[in-house]
Amino acid sequence: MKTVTRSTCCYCGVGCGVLIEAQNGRITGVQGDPDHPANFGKLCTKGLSLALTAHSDTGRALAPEMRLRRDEPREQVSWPAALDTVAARFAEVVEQHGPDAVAFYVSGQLLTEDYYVFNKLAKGLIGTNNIDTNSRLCMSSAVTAYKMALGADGPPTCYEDLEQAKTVLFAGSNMAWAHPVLFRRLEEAKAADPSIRWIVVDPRRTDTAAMADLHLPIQPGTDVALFNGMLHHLIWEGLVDRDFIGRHTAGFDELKALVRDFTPPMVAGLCGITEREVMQAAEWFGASDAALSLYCMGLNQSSHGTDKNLALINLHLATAQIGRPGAGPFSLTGQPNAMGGREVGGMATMLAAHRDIGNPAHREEVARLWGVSQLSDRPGLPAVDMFEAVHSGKIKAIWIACTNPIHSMPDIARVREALENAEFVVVQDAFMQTDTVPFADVVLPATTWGEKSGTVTNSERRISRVRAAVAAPGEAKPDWWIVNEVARRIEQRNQAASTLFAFDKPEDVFNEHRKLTEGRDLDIGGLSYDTLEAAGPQQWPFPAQGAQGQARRYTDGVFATADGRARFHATRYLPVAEATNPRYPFRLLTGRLRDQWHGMSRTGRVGKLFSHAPEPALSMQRGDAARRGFSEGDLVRIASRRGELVLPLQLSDDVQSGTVFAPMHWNAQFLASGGINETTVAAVDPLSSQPELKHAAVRIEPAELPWRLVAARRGDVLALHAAVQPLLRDCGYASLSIEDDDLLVLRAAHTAAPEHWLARLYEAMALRTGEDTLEYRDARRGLDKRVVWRDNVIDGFVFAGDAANADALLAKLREAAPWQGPRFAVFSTRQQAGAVRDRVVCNCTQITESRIQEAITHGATVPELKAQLGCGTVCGSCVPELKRMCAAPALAI
Ligand SMILES: Nc1nc2c(c(=O)[nH]1)N[C@H]1C(S)=C(S)[C@@H](COP(=O)(O)OP(=O)(O)OC[C@H]3O[C@@H](n4cnc5c(=O)[nH]c(N)nc54)[C@H](O)[C@@H]3O)O[C@H]1N2
Ligand SMILES: Nc1nc2c(c(=O)[nH]1)N[C@H]1C(S)=C(S)[C@@H](COP(=O)(O)OP(=O)(O)OC[C@H]3O[C@@H](n4cnc5c(=O)[nH]c(N)nc54)[C@H](O)[C@@H]3O)O[C@H]1N2
Ligand code: SF4
Ligand SMILES: [Mo]
Repeated sequence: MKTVTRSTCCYCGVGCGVLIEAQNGRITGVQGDPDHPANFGKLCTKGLSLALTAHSDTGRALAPEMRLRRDEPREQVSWPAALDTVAARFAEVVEQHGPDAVAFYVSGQLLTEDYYVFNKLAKGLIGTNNIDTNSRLCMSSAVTAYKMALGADGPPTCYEDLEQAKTVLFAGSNMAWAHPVLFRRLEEAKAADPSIRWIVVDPRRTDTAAMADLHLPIQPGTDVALFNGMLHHLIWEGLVDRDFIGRHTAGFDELKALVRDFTPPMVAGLCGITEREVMQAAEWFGASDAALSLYCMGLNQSSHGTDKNLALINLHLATAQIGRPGAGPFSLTGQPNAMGGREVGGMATMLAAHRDIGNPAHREEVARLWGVSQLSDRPGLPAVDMFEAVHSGKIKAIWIACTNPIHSMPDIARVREALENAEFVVVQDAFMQTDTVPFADVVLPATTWGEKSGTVTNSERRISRVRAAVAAPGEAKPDWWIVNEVARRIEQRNQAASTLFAFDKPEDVFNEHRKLTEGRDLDIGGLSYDTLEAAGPQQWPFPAQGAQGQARRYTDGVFATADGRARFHATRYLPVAEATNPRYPFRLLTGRLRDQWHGMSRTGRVGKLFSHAPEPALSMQRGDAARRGFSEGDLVRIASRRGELVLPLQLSDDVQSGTVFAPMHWNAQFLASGGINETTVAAVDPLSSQPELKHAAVRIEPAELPWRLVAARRGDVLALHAAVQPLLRDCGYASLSIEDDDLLVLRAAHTAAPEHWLARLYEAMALRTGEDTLEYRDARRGLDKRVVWRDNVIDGFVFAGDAANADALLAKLREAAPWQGPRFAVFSTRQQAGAVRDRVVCNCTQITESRIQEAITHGATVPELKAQLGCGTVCGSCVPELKRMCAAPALAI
């Protein structure tokens, strides 16, 4: 039977509505929901490929697993055994060492209901505030700044402002890749009204920046200087709104005194741009009928991320660019439910419904609503401090859910040590192939997108339903249920009647959460599952007496502070935490790629999503590379004071001299190392505790790894991946990628052949000697090659020692044509023009870079490319790149 279920995409904070098609218990397709107000039917490459991520249970966490001793492997256990153990171990630690000896590290990808139950378990039952989330790495600077400046968390803006803005300032946001469907809305608005101006502040020329009217490629970390300089110019030019400042704000004079020094020449010098650019940006912003700023990790992930946010909000307040259609500071949420997590107060510094731990009245209110005697007033530990406390032994037991800290935290060597030191580690994940799972004493298998139900809140404060389209695979259970069961067991141990966790379904949790919001700024007293069912997704606030949610906040100029006035903050400019020096001369930027999601536990299952970027790479400016004698594709070692890794080099015109960029996605599941966070720095913002994931100081040197290997195998790629992955770490460099959903490709390099390694690789790749296998060995030259056929078609190979002809053979393998002539000729397959795989630019139509380039040399424009090749006509995620390719000077051929 075929079913269609309305739900929400599980990736970014745009929160697109999806229609999930399922047949016989399997998800078979995903389409954009035409009725959802976030996307009106559109999806990006990631959303469109969601069904492909759900086609197999291989690699899923399907049953609880447990080990009694660290040196033993985990074994499958029953749910009651796993739940009893987790409850008992947590309760024992609390009994022996107090409630702050346990911690919860959860995620902005949990549903609001999941989050709520976790928060209640930690703060309501156990009595610790040690619950923090990956949102600390993501949104905490934005939250802190909103509260300091406007009095409450959450953006004042809504998606319709994207269409109404006349000046759009993108700051530290690569929206073309990270929030693609909203970017489509901006593109359309600009196409309809070319007078709309785009300013992009980003040290790199991203696809977003390439489309800007003004790109300010500032020196990393200098945003505060830029925004202060823009304000200086606005004051000088009389473009500030004195009336608004006088009536609705406080603190302007101190700020004005501070920015007096931030003259355009001074700012231009600090930021590495021209005076004219500073002034132009200020004028476009200040004189605009409606200026909207869209900002993300380039501001937040900084040791002064709160100041970066505040300095930008200062600009909005000074020019009254807030509380009107098309105007306002719009922080783009990263994860699908970072907002929901904030609403339920699921962080170390917050309480439910935007209340504060530090506020005794707030603690008392929540305690009363929950029916507990009191809440802890001891502040909980934010992410970086939490893992430090695990490292030092202060925290003995930690429960990690829906996040992969061994990949995503800064300085991961330290986090690995911390989890090794912990007495008890619980990992609750939907997938087994993550870098954190090996540290688990107990693995709790969770259901995930398509299988679970609840609600999420997107970037514009809009609450959408998430619905299950298929049954849970194996024994996986919904996150809220798992936590609820453990909580009930702890209550029983305490011989309390189970009153706190009487939830039977997600709706029960939602209803309790709603009660806690009543009378607060995010009041959803008027919202229920029934309303969401009948009227679709809704924005908060949505109080009981309101017929609908509120699109824009502060339209009356009354802010959420005690006196109703917004606050200016005198934001001093401070440099990044880790200075470059002759030993570590490069500034390392990190961020996202278009088609991958974080640690790739989901996107890394789909061949199509590797075709835009098959391998990770370090981007370096061409001149910097030439001075060091580096060429495209060279393997380089990136080292910081904390750790190192090897990546192939990519020459680029998009990064500036002295900076390099690496994607955050690859980790030990796909790489010989744990990924770029081997090198990043755990310095945090003093106000938000958000770490500076974007700005480590690094050294780049050649990686001397002469022994090379290329291997490829057709088959069940998820099973092959699981078999080959444990071998990666033995190499200086290794990377795995998937093509066409049935081909696994391994590239590796080392100083010399790792001992006994090839035998293990042959085994893992099922390249055993036999009839249909051909071998070639030359011990003197260190060559070892093996090719396997199926029905006279190459089905896999390993070329070790020198991988010179491997790409040619890989091309043959991709062709999948019957082998002509003598088989031993495979070992000397010649490299032919076009044998190296062409990058796929358009994911939907699989149109490659070379075909697009060829059409462009014949004069094709973007509309002609669309008409002739079809690229860019489905989801549109590649359109920024197509525009850019057309605008680039013709390549000399
Ligand atoms: N494809 C894809 N989309 C995603 C995600 C994903 O994994 N993949 N993740 C989601 C999540 S959780 C998040 S948080 C968002 C992140 O979305 P974004 O923040 O837009 O993405 P990033 O690439 O992390 O960083 C944005 C830009 O910040 C720039 N930057 C670095 N340093 C500075 C600086 O000092 N100042 C300024 N102004 N800019 C700087 C980088 O060059 C980069 O281009 O994306 C969401 N969407
Ligand atoms: N260097 C660098 N590091 C960064 C960043 C950066 O820009 N640069 N960005 C930071 C930011 S903004 C973020 S948000 C973090 C993201 O970092 P993480 O939170 O570590 O990212 P994910 O890989 O999305 O982790 C989600 C985990 O949840 C699992 N999962 C999926 N669905 C479910 C479910 O329904 N239930 C459960 N229990 N598990 C599920 C997935 O398999 C995966 O293991 O990374 C941060 N780290
Ligand atoms: S923009 Fe793409 S990743 Fe983000 S919610 Fe929409 S479909 Fe999902
Ligand atoms: Mo994020």
